[in-house]
Amino acid sequence: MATSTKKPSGNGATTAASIPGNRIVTLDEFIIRSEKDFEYATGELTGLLRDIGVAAKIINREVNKAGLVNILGASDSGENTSGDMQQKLDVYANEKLIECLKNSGECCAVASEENKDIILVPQVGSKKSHYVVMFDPLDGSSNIDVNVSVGTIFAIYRRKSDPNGPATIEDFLQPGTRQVAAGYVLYGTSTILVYTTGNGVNGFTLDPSIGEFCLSHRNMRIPENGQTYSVNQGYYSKFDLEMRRYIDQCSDMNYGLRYIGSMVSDVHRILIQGGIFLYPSTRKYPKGKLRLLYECNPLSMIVEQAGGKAINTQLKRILDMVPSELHQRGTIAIGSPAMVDELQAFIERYSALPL
Ligand code: P6P
Repeated sequence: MATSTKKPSGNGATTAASIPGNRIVTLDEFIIRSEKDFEYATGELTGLLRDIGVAAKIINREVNKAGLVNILGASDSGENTSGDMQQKLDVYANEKLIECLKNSGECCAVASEENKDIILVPQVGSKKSHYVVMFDPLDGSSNIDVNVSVGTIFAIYRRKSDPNGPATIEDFLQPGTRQVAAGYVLYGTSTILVYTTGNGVNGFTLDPSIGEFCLSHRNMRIPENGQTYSVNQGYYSKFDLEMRRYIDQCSDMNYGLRYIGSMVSDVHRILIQGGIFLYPSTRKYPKGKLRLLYECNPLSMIVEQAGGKAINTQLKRILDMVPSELHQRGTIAIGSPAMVDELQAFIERYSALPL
């Protein structure tokens, strides 16, 4: 795992390709094998990825039986930092992620959509940790009560602050290009964990019979083009002209409209089948709705690593954005490179605003 800024000797594809295709490869085995791709690997990042895998299994257990226990519906704590109605499973998922990440002491702080400020992680023993983790514990949670897929999204950075002192907000306000790992867990018809450490993208499907995430999608590559666009068409009349023109073109080309309302689900479909996901500015969210640090950045790293593109509607590469606040929102267009390029051409041609 990338525990140094030194470029890896191999690549994620190398790791995946070097594993025989005729046997079960667990997430743990893959993570440990990949660690050998990097010199000076200390195992910290390996430990973090394994902690997230454990948290995902715990969250999956509750998501899968949410209809059976009193964990549906809005939590008593009301709204979260971003003003979204907090669902009980949001709170549960958030608590489990924080707990798992605290136990191992592999990170010095975490930040979550559900918490206003960063959460310092007490040092475990004499080990000084070099990483911070950001996450959206349960993205799309408004879909929980109607049994629609939801997901966990995470991003891991090396801390910038003095390792002898506490983590600071500057450890989190880094551009997406500084992510050392990013991933998501999709709790859908099956539960899949997809992640990258900057050397290709691999997916692991949870086998409930053995309680392990098993390698199922080796070295994932997004199709160059697609015939599906994913946007909340309900906001069409409120979109800027260039977005409406692009959406009209998608319709004229008979592209399929697929929109689940859960970004992880929509982006995962696009990663597999090709397509483009759009969340432009709307009247309610003039700067865009989705959070840069723990939604757009990690998903953009994954999609870029799989050969795709991710920009905002001012045509800036998402991963180059320098954040100014923890819960900052932004616009996004992410997916097959040919489709993102086509949208870019529309924006350049029709945008009334200086880009
Ligand atoms: P809208 C879920 O609340 C979320 O953050 C993303 O997962 C999803 O893509 C988006 O918001 C849906 O927003 O405005 O279309 O309901």
